[in-house]
Amino acid sequence: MFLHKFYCFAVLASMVNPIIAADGPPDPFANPPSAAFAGQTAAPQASQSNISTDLVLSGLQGSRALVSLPDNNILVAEGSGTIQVIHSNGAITGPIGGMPPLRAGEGRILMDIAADANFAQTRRLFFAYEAETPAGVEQPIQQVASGILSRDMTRFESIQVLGNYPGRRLASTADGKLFITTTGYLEQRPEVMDLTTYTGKVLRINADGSIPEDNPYQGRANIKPEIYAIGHRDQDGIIIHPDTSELWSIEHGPFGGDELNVVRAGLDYGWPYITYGKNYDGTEIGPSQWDGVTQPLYYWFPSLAPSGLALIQQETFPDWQGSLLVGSLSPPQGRFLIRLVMDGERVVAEEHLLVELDRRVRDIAETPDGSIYVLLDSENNTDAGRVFPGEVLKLIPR
Ligand SMILES: [Ca+2]
Repeated sequence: MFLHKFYCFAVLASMVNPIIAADGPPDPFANPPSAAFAGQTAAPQASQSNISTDLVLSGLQGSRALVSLPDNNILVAEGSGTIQVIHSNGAITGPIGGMPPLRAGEGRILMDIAADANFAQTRRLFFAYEAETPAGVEQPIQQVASGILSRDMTRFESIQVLGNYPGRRLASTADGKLFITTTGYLEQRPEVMDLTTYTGKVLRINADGSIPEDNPYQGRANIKPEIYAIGHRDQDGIIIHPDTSELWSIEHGPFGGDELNVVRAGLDYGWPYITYGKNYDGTEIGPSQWDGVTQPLYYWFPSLAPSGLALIQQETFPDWQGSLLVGSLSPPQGRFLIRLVMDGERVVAEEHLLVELDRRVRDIAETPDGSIYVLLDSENNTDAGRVFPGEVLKLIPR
């Protein structure tokens, strides 16, 4: 019944869609959406922080993820599948051997890595990646696996494939669950609300690959039992909030409509019917609010392509404790580091940092002793004069 409402709406929307000016393409910045509540977008500017940076590691290609470990070491993952270690004393080692069965070749093969929330006891890491395929199979096989990092940090051991999941980002919880986000772009529209697909969802499994009995759709017919929440486009940064143990995420909108969400069991987050985003030509996709659809805590319009998410817990930088740090990848609206000043679930101020670097910020991590590392993406666009290696910077208070 509920889903029917959306399909009906989609048909309606496609009939009344969109008003295109006769004298040219529509202005994509015209008619920005109206927020559902005060403070849901365009928060006031925070007072400017004084920071500088140290270059810690360079020469990366296809930067993907930074992972903070309990001993203050940092893992750095590239899309090719290489994982290096930045030790707390500044030494760099790697790449770590014994990776899961990644496919050979070019492009983004390793999507994400995440440390077990109980890493100090388990030394377990989780991987989302494209696997090598049997001869004759052309479609990539996307998998999530776990492995145990050797004490000397040179090898992963006891690799266990947990399932064929199209994982984008991973997050582990102290009670032994693993969250997996998946993507669901506009051309996959019918699949995103379809509970028989993994498209555009948050999935939740146990660390051993079994399925939690308390997942919200368990027991219903014709569903994927791993599904935890629906209606997502592309959540490219997720964390477990240390105060609430809930899943927080940032999500790429299309043209506008990037979101910050708390993802709760069994809720619908709206995409691709309810969104603050528009099509890339500025035409409407759908309304931004609808009964029964969860509103984002915060959204950006136009898009700045948020990637990576970290909650700052230490006090290395004045007033940063409790802030969220988010990367941004998208010219012209953003190639910088975003700090969101939080009051509970409300964004009360926003600060843009490292703007002068003009680099794509892919991920962020804070160590338990309060060092903050930022992962910059590589770029290979010679036409635009933008050729950079991926790099890791350490933020320094100034
Ligand atoms: Ca949404």
